[in-house]
Amino acid sequence: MGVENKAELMARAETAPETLTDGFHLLIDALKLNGVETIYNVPGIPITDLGRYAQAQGLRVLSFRHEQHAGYAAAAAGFLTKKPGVCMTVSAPGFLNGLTALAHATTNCWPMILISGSSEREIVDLQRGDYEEMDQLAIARPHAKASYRILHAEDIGLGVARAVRASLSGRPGGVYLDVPGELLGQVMDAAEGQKSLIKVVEPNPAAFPGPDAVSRAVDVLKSAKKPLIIIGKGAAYAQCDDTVRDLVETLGFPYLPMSMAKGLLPDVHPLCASAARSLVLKEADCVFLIGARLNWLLSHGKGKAWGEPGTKNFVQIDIEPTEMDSNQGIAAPLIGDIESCATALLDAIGSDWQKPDESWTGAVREKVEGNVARMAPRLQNNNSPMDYHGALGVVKQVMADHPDTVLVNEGANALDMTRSIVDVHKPRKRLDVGTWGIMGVGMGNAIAAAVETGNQVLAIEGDSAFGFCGMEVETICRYDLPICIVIMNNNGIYRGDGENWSGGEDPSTTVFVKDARYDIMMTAFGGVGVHVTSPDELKQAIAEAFASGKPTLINAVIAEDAGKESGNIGNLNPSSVVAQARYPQAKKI
Ligand code: ADP
Ligand code: TZD
Ligand code: MG
Repeated sequence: MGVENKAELMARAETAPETLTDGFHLLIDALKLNGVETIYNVPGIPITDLGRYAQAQGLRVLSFRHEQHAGYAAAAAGFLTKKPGVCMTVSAPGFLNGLTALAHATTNCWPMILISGSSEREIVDLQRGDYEEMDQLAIARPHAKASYRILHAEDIGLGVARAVRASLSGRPGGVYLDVPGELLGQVMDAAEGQKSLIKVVEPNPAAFPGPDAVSRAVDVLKSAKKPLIIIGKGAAYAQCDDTVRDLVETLGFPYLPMSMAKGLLPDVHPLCASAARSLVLKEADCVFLIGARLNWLLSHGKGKAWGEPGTKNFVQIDIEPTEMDSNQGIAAPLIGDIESCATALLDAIGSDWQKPDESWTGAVREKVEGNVARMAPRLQNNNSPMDYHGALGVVKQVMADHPDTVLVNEGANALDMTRSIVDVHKPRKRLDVGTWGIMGVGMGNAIAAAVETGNQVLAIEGDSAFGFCGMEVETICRYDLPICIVIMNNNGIYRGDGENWSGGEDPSTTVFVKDARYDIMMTAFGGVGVHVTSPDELKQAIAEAFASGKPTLINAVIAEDAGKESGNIGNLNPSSVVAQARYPQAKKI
């Protein structure tokens, strides 16, 4: 911007300010133009006013107590809405707090934009020591799908368009947008500014698989005797629920939903093989992955759980070409978006499709029914203190009675037991720890779910998991959100009965204050706090929370010894024969 131009603009600011705009308003206008309605934020220099002005301009701006949780909420919003969730933070420490969430969004393939205020380039680049100085763009790059910095007000439209398209196109991910404080105060002609904005057209266009890829996939699927479908959260994200259901039912294959794909088809669907997971993984001769990666969550498609090596053909639908063959050779890759690929398959298989033989589907069904029946009585117990089964039997019934509830879930045992016991009946009604198995996403997930869907939220939290994000109960109370949090309180990480093996006075590394009253935290902010020790009391407390819609925290006392080390993934802990010999106390739990 030339000096003359600047002087002229300053003069106009005196006489006709309405003919001008600034960086603040261009950024807000650009976000609104691209459909952003909500910003998850923590205020401070240099973005305090940006949040205020955004609120004044009709955006919903929710302030959190810590950027990490604002970021997790934005990431979850991206998953739920198929639009980028936006998080806004201050520079350096605020940016770093938000960055974990941006990396989480990228890892989970969800669209998110982290907008962070930053210090001026002249100071940062010469390392002159500014207030909260940091080269944020460089630090964001490895954790984001794309990272951009905007230096001039006239480029704000471009920067936001780049961020929106990058977050949504192809495999979605997190985008970092660096906004130096000085940018926000830059002034330009309002009409020029308006012209500089870009509304992104079709950021995630349909991507069709080629006809050869489709017929190859049909051939592989047709030749299968014991086929299995694995549906991942990419399919839930894709929001083509009817097409996926149509494909599964037309093929007639048993299917396994990954954690956040639960409910895409109801977990009680006759083809759902969750309760026969070991059987189907081991026996299947063809595995058809729909929006699911063969990563650690599926033990990379190999090992004992997967039966004899080399006995399975893989078919995979994914938008990201490089996902193919990342762990196992994919016999029939279908590269494209799930809706287009599933539709192409349905067209190609036609109406004379032969469903798999009853000897396979019947055996799977029998196993499912046997396992469900065996589990049922354990879910009916009314023990006090509770075990996971008794408490989650109640939650299972609540989700059946209120299928629109969004179930948020984190912890170790609290996570694994809920995932396996509690059915989800509708798409995108389960938000959890995602690809990383990250603790602390619970309150961000819960807030995003309440804000983006307007539905009742039920958050089943391990006491440790909750501790990572517990202060956000104030945020929940402040916005009066219909969130019912149940703390599965077993006094610690995995279990509450750990001991200090030195015999010293410090508690074990995995235990917390005994009999902590998390419910009292909630009442401190005007929410409802309830302390329960039996499944009957838990049932009553959840019913009251749902009836009132009030922010509620239920401290559910779980027996200290009810859990297992690391829940279902204890096998991932490193071990050594030396350590086992040195610590005889390390009994297997
Ligand atoms: P899960 O953890 O449930 O197994 P992942 O996160 O590992 O699921 O896998 C999701 C996959 O879905 C990613 O590989 C991603 O590229 C893919 N994906 C996301 N959206 C789409 C879409 N619209 N069409 C096709 N694939 C998609
Ligand atoms: N830090 C982060 C960010 N993510 C993690 N996954 C962990 C630490 C390690 N971790 C787990 O993997 S589960 C867990 C931790 C600390 C807590 C388990 O205890 P809980 O659940 O109280 O939440 P249960 O029901 O007692 O098992
Ligand atoms: Mg615990």
